[in-house]
Amino acid sequence: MMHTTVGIVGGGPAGLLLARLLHNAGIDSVVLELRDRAYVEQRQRAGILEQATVEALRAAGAGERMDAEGIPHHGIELRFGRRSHRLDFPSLTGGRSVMVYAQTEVVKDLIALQLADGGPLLFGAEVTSVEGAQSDSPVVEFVQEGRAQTLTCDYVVGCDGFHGVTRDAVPEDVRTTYERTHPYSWLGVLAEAPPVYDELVYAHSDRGFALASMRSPTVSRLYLQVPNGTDPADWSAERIWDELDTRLALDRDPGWKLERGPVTSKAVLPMRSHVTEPMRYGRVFLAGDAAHIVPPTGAKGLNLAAADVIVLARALARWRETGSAELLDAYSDTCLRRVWRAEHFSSFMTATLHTDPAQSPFDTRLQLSQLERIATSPHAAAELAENYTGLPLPR
Ligand code: RFL
Ligand code: PHB
Repeated sequence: MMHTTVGIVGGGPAGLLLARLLHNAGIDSVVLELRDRAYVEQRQRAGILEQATVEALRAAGAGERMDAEGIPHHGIELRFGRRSHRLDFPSLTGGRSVMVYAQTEVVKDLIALQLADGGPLLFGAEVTSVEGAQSDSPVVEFVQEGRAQTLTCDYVVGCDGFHGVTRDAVPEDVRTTYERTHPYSWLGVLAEAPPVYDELVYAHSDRGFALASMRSPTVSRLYLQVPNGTDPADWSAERIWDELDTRLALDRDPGWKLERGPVTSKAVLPMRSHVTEPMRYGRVFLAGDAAHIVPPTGAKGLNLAAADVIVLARALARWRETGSAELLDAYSDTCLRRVWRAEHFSSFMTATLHTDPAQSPFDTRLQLSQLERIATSPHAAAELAENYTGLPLPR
């Protein structure tokens, strides 16, 4: 039987960042992670960090490599109707930008920090239940190397993602789930090829959505809208490159083709919108994907996870310093305001840029009119840019 102040279920970006922010506030925690270190460090996911996420990583002591190797991006390109339009973030938002630095690298940096000062981080530790949310000392049961163990805590935070178990600590009659599935998926591709362009390209085309992102000056991260249930084996490298050439084509440069290179990984990613309310029940809190999922078109998932744990770390620090639970009591409402804004923005980006299989030519005209509006109105462009670069965190 072990005891800690804050038991953290899940060592993804939310759990790891929370552990570091608590460490800095002098609050001890234990992180329990189901998978092994190599798996967690290699899981391909997000690529875009908002300024608040960047600042939190610096505050957590995980800024050094990010500042050296991350690439600040001051805009994105929208392509539709075979034309391109750049959105300049600083001029539209009063100076804000984003940072391209892969989630894999964020996770590596946070794990290295956590292990360097002996912060408890257990890999291969499968949490099987969280009990006693309404008691003074909730209990986390987990199994590591076949051995059942118990961790008692002052507080438990479920950072165990969409498929985690902590959400079940909130009784069904207390929680409300809001959900939407989307009628398409993404084929996510990693390729040894230089980025298509020096900023991200979000493309609407009559064959569906495409996104050209990057991981480094020599590695591209590319996404294609595909039907739900697609088998990645049906997408040869040649088919992927041909389809990207078609969806990213521009009238002003008819001979343009992407520079091709070996495809090193490909996977089909379903899209989901999901919110669980409330994000707190007694002494159990939910953070990140454990409480909410957004479709990746707005690049919000990792940033929302970071925002939750920033708010929670402040609230726990206040409780530790003053004994006041006021900020802890406000946690769920504070986070959900940002969560719903991000749900709206992510749904908007998704619906505007993708082709729904059931979509009529009328719907397509509406999408193109909306995109035209963003390309020609600074007000419409600013609305997108403010959401994309991230709204300020609550004080
Ligand atoms: P994670 O990353 O899912 O981590 C949860 C961790 O909990 C562990 N776990 C358990 N541990 C112990 N016991 C159990 N019973 C457990 N069950 C689960 C898991 O092994 C895992 O390590 O959740 P977290 O920390 O909340 O972080 C959320 C982000 O990972 C996620 O929102 C983003 O990746 C979403 N996302 C993006 N977000 C952005 O901000 N910008 C982007 O550009 C972006 N692109 C993306 C994305 C997600 C994608 N996919 C794969 C859905 C692109 C893609 C393709
Ligand atoms: C990524 O680089 O993986 C990425 C970038 C932007 C998105 C989604 C994913 O909207």
